[in-house]
Amino acid sequence: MNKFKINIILIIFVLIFSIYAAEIKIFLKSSEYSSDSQNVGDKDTQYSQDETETSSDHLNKEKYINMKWIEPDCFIMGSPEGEGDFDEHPQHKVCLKGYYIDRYEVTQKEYEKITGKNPSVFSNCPECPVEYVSWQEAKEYCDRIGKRLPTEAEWEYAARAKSEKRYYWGNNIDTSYLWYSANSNSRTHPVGKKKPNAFGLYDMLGNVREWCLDKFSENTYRLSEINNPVATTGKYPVLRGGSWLDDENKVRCAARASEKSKTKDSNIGFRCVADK
Ligand SMILES: [Ca+2]
Repeated sequence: MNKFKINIILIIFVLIFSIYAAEIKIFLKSSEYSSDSQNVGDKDTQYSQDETETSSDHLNKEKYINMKWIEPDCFIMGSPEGEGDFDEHPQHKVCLKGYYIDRYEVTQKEYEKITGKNPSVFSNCPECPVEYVSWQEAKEYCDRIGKRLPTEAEWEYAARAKSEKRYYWGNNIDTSYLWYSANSNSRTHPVGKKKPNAFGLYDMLGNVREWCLDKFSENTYRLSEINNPVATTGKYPVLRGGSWLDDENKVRCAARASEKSKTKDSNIGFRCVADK
């Protein structure tokens, strides 16, 4: 074979190889494109699914922001013999259906958004708990956003977060968990700055006392139902958790208090619960 023939064969071989390589490149590009198209399609699907979400679904999602779902359970409510005040006895079994509860006390910002008012004494602190609200006003706020005040049993179960100790962290005061008389500098503080309990709830003890749905009686626990109790026969509504103003005895999980339903004070606020 002469040199000329060899060159012709080489050129033909290179040409065939080039055409083949170009075809592979086109094929790979088109695969890439179709895979991109698939991604776009997925996004579109996701978007159209979002589009089908109704406005009430959206409102429901917003409703449960910053709320914690509490599973149905039973617990021992009140204080053991030899501990706490008369009204915390007898210790008794209570069983609760599940409910959502606010992780934080209702803030001034949240209250003002719904009611257009900020009645707080320690105002100009949007993230501080709203205070100086009567029981009726607290109840109305929760009602307006499709929620309600917690029953006293729901409040204590949520505060304890399965602890049977005086406080949800143990039997001795620990200032990393709460604002009370010894560390509050005589005022409220922005919610959620201290450690939460085991359910992820903040300021259940201290900062502001929290209105509950029940009416207070010293004998409530002697007459209590086991399932989802709510006392309606007492005179004044219950307050729980103690506040920036209270000493270590009043910020215990089992400590109970009450005020006239019209009472407003700079250490009284609330949080809401919601049913599923
Ligand atoms: Ca509190």
